[in-house]
Amino acid sequence: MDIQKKPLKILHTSDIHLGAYDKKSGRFSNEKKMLQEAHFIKIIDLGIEHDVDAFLIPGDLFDNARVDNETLELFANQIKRLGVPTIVSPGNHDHVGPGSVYDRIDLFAIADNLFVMRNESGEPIIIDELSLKIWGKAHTEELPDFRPFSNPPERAYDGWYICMGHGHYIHPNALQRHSFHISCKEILELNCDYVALGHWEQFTRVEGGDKAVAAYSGAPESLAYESGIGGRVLIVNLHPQNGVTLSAVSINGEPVINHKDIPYLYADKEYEYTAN
Ligand SMILES: [Mn+2]
Repeated sequence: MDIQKKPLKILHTSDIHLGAYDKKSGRFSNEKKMLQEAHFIKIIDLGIEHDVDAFLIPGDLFDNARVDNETLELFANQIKRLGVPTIVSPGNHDHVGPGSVYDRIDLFAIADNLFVMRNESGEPIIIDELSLKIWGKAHTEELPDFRPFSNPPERAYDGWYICMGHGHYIHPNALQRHSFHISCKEILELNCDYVALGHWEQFTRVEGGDKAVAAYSGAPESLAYESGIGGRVLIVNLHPQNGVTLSAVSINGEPVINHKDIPYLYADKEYEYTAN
């Protein structure tokens, strides 16, 4: 089948930690809760304003499995309002194991454009009308050895191919005791066009070989927002001729940071040969 790539715009954010200040969190703060929800609504506003074709959330969308039902409903209603395919690859805070936050209420009855990955070995999603295939794994519990991009499938798709993962990219100064390792070699082996990363609060591009652009969106909010290293989402532009370019868009009206000005991390080359 002949699949034509067309220009797409994708909204990428992660580590939102919705519900972090809900009643059962132990950090209850009505003021912070209201601010966090306002920021999430702002993200959806940005998605609508930029007329995005899809929304990707690679993990830690929710802070924990005890968030208020109202928080879950707010999320689903905002996804419905955005109205484009929205894909979540759950992280360590919002994994899909027993008692998962995603099983609390029927989010999908509210937002039928929402898809949550469930498979720890990975699963593909194909959105025919966008000529877009997305692949990623779900965290199913807090397993330090979990590797978001180990044993990837063949690309086997002529349209756009995006991979999603929630983990820790290994750069020269990385602490390797951290969990959920992601290496440059693994990104290269995905053979995809864009790698949407989550787990870090700092937005940054990372080295992934010459095939793919790979980036953490950083956290749009919360502690990252307060410390000044977050507060942005990524708009990913996929263009058949021009390739993949990013814009880091502020949720607070600060100037857009263009692709070349987004921080870039090189890989730890040694790691490729010493770790399994
Ligand atoms: Mn995380």
